[in-house]
Amino acid sequence: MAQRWKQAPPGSNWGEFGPDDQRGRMNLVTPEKVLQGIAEVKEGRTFCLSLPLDVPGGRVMNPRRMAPQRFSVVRDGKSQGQQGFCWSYAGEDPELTDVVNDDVVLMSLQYSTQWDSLAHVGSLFDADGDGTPEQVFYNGFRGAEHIRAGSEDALATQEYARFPGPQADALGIERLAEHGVQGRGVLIDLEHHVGRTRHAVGYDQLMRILEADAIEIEPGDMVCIHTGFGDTLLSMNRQPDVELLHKTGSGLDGWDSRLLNWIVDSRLACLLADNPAVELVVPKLQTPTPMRRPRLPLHEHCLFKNGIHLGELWYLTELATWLRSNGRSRFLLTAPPLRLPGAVGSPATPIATV
Ligand code: UVW
Repeated sequence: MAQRWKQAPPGSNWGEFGPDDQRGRMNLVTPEKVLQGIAEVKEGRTFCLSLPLDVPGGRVMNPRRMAPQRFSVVRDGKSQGQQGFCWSYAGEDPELTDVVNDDVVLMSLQYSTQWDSLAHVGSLFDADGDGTPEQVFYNGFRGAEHIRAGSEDALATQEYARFPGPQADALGIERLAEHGVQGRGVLIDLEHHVGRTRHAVGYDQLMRILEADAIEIEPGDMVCIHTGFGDTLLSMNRQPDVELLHKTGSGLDGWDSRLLNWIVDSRLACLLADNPAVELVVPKLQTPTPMRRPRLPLHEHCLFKNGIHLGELWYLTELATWLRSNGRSRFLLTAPPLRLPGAVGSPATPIATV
């Protein structure tokens, strides 16, 4: 198919993997990268890199996002209990002995440990070059045509179950799931170097940390950023202290252009972190004259411009501690999202094997 844009955003890689590509930099996770990941398995020990999916708890950390609620199942027009249901076929056939549980869940797919698909964040951009910006996503896929917005009524009324959500006919999270998502993970332990207080890490500091820990990022590596935020959140036991969380955890400095260039030049495959946004979300910059810009510059750079998937609110502290005490930073990472067609994000239960 012909490319969907007359002009690509500056600093983007649109077209690098073909005009129809929907996987972005995950294309760099090749069979060789899987073998490199497997070569890092020396002990057979595994680490779960997910928070329990009902953490943070409540809606205070992100009012748009709803914790998992499990519902009863209706069968033959009757509710089958409060939390899922348990029934026995014996009611239907006295010769049968099976006792069966099912359940139903309603949750924001990006409530807890999650993947962002390339349909999660786009930009108002004039891809046609006709002077009119429109909603555009990675590789020129259009909001109007390919990634339809969900109903705003759901947000306004907070009755998510009654209204349709967004529908990504392109760039949905299933594209990532279909890739498998297994390869070599590399952990960068920011907390060890800058502590657990809120702090924007830019290019210079990141390079010093990589050098101090003798870490080399190679093309196709899946890079995990440990800040300690996920561990603090977990310790709050579903009662998040938002004031304390606002002072907790470092993040990448999305306004540092050298850092953004490094992300591209390193050819890393994806960026994952135990904080809420990988980048440190800062208040809107004040400029003398009004200027259009993203609120989340690293999201724009990665998801929209360069097809780099992001993972957030992972749980990395136990893995970071073990890797440091064993003088290592690499491991086999297995982290598929749900193969849920059309979704813009997904919960994840990533596993590191060392
Ligand atoms: C937004 O909240 C926009 O995104 P994320 O969860 O990816 O930080």
